[in-house]
Amino acid sequence: MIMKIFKASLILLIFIGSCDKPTEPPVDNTPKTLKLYINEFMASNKTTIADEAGQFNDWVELYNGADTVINLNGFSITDTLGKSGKWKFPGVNILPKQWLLIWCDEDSSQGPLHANFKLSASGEELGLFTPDGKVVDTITYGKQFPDTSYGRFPDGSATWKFMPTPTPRSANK
Ligand SMILES: [Ca+2]
Ligand SMILES: [Ca+2]
Repeated sequence: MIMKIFKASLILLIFIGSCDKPTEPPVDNTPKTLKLYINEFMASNKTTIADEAGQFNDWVELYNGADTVINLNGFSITDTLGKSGKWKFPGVNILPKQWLLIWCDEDSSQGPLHANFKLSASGEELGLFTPDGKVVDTITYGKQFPDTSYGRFPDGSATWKFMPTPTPRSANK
């Protein structure tokens, strides 16, 4: 009897599993086909958006411009281009044409997406790397202004501009 129930649940699990899979977009972490960007950031957040702890900290938005899911496990982001592995991402996914926000507040106790550096409002650099240290995207920026973000427009393009209407986790405008 127990074996029968076990077998039945196993079949059910396999069935559920096989139903789930086709609806998920494929994962593609190949560096040369990655369309993953440092898409927008804010180095002087006074009132724009608060983190889980209610703090208005610096943030960086990533954008996945591909039609495939990117799993960021082992990818890293840094404020010093010479130190590629400075902060490593957990195994979080970015869905196709979606955004992911990282807090730059040196406070990992507040959640999984809190990097171990802050952004300098007087100018700095940002770099995104694959798990084996290949460059995904970099930006070197100048002076930043309160509650104004700096980002690519449109999302993922080569053109950067100041954004008086910041759009954390949504399309740049
Ligand atoms: Ca914080
Ligand atoms: Ca945005």
